[in-house]
Amino acid sequence: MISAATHDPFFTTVTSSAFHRDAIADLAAGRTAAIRVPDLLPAHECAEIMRALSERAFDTYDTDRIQPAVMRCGVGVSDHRADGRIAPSYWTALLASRRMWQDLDLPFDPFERCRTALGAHWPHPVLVGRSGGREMGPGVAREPNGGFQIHFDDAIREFTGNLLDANLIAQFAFNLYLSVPDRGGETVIWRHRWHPDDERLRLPHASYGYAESVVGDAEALLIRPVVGEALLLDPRNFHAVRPGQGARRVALGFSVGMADSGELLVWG
Ligand SMILES: O=C(O)CCC(=O)C(=O)O
Ligand SMILES: [Fe+2]
Repeated sequence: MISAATHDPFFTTVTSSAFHRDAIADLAAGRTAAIRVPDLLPAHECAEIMRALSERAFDTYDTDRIQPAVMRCGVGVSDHRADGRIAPSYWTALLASRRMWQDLDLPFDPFERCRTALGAHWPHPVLVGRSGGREMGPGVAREPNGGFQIHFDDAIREFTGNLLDANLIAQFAFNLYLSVPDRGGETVIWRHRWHPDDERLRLPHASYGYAESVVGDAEALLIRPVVGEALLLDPRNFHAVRPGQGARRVALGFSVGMADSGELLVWG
């Protein structure tokens, strides 16, 4: 008998002081669902980034596709996809995005910090991915105060052919929480991966999200974000962000692909 009470010992969260090689390999292999690294960035640096960002107007993601609205600072390729490829508008938006991050005048590059931490114990380089020879964006700051609908992320299904100039054998989603709500705002991950029948439960208007019933009574992990903490998850498992109340919910986020060379290639 399968029921929600049945626990899969491979559906767990590992909390660690760093991104250890074994933990990254386990996540890629499907032996765990997520890695949490508390205090990846000290609280004062998170506050410094938040201060710099607070003077910027966040854009909203394409509101046809993303409801409730999610604010973001920087460019994400999900808003620049046309017929399974990167739309030319991505590259122009990326120029503006790079300029915006530079203009924040931070004494450190937050995305580079995240990549360095990700690669601290990994035996291969962690690099920003390339597509058609061009360097992709390093990530975005996202503000889903109203939450994210249940969805999955998988470049292999979202793009035709290879998104990056590499063969990816695994994909992760990286989040570093800069500000968290007083209540709510949890990340929920379900032990359910996309099945063709799930398309019947896709929300209308080409939304990225699915009805909650898509995950049935699958086992779930509930993760309360903490300022300074990094979360690396397997985004093929359906996941959502619950609406938050009180303070803003802002995270640095990017996708990470593991290439057949062993390199970890990121993109935003
Ligand atoms: O903000 C989060 O905790 C998760 C956001 C998300 O959907 C992702 O990283 O793929
Ligand atoms: Fe996601």
